[in-house]
Amino acid sequence: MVHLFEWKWGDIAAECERFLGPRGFCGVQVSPPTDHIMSGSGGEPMRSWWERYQPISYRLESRSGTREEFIDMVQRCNDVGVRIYVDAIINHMCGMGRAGVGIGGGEYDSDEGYFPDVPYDMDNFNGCENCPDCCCVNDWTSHSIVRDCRLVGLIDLNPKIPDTLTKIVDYLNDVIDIGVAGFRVDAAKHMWPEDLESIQNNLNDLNTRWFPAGAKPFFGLEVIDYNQQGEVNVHMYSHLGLVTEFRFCTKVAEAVEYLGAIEGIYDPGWGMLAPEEAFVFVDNHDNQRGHGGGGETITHKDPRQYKMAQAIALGYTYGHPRIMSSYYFEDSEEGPPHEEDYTTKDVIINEDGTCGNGWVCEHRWPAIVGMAGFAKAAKGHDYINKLNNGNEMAWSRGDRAFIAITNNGGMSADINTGLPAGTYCDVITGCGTQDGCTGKYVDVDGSGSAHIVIDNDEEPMLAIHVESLS
Ligand code: ARE
Ligand code: CA
Repeated sequence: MVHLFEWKWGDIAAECERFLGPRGFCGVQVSPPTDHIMSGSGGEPMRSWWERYQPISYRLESRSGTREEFIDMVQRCNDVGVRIYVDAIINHMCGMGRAGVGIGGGEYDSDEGYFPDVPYDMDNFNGCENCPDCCCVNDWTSHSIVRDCRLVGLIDLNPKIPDTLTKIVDYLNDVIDIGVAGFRVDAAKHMWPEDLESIQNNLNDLNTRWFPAGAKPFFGLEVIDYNQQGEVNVHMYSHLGLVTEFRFCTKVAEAVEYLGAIEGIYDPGWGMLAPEEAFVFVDNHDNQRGHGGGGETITHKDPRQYKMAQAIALGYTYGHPRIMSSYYFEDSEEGPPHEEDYTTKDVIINEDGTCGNGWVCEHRWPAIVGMAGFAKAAKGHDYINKLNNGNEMAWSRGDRAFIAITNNGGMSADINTGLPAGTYCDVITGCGTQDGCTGKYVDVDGSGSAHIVIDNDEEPMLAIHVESLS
């Protein structure tokens, strides 16, 4: 899936039809769709991206568009086989000390617990009795403080209150009925696993217009875990869905520097999730801008490293990958590209397929789209090492796909690809266009061998798979 961070619903619908569906993308994670605060008071940044992580009701009116536009997007994307995943903010509402009217017109006053559009009142939230003086999360080894107090001052919902549970479930069922396929649960670490389970137990099946009868929503739970002794960890959530594995961001960054480390990406000794439990990404909307803690993260700002990292994320066998799609920013707080009145700018598609108006569109970078196709063709097929010289690696995925990658400035070698004989198109240089193979051809002989040449150090990979037979 691709995270179209801060995109408007109309742009996402168009992208599903003109690009994501035809190129075999399975899904889109969209920004939080509910009514939210507008940041900019008391010297804080004007209209930051993070305002959408402060919902004030479950009305589907947001910076990305209206309820009608949301419904239209879900329908159009589903119709071309691209599923929509909602970023669900159900741990909290907005920050304390905030009052006014949200972008969608809902009134709110957090100090009074006043959210009349839901409606919620103070009784729907956790109090401060069992919290530190700040009522905030300041002790990460206390699991009850982490779950029941206010993450960065955000008023904390208590789903153990039946009415709160009902309101959360009603919101999620509303978007399920519209046709979404599932959720990225924000701040899942700050919710008790049993509360998430109660929520899940009350959810509707997916809409049978697009999904088989009895299909259940997908869950990707956001839990940041760097194996700190005594803290909440990812394994506490793995029975509820996929769980984010932030250590993958570090591991993939290490592997870009020293390719031999690819085989050590899954590091159970570091407490990492088993491959099939992990929701992985090279970077996300937080760590690409220094939010959310953690170490070195590779982003679009380093294109060579980023393309290598995505090739590893999509080519290796650890976890279910999500691709980040960003907008350019200087300041880590700044919101999406906008007009003078702060409405979000349209995504423009240039002649050459790149994006304009301030959108990066990593998911359209030819090497990355090519690797998305690779991931799809290779899914479920085993990793088989074909070459490991530390700074040169090659592997196949069963007899479906083959990739070589080098940090030596280039490569020219005969390698057994493990693929059936044929002429393939290298998806790094070539298959990113609708005109077929515009890049390198690779001839695989009857024994599976091919002469592999990598001659562009900015994209030091070559990848072929059974669906890239030319
Ligand atoms: C904003 C302001 C704050 C203000 C607050 C309330 O920045 O100064 O107090 O509003 O008025 C995002 C931004 C926040 C923003 C918030 C609400 O990042 O800056 O606050 O939106 O607008 C922890 C959580 C993890 C969380 C990260 C950011 O465990 O769940 O912090 N990630 C998600 C989203 C964020 C979002 C939120 C949650 C809130 O992805 O985009 O915040 O909805 C260690 C720990 C981690 C911890 C990390 C950082 O690594 O192990 O658990 O992550 O440190 O503290
Ligand atoms: Ca909580």
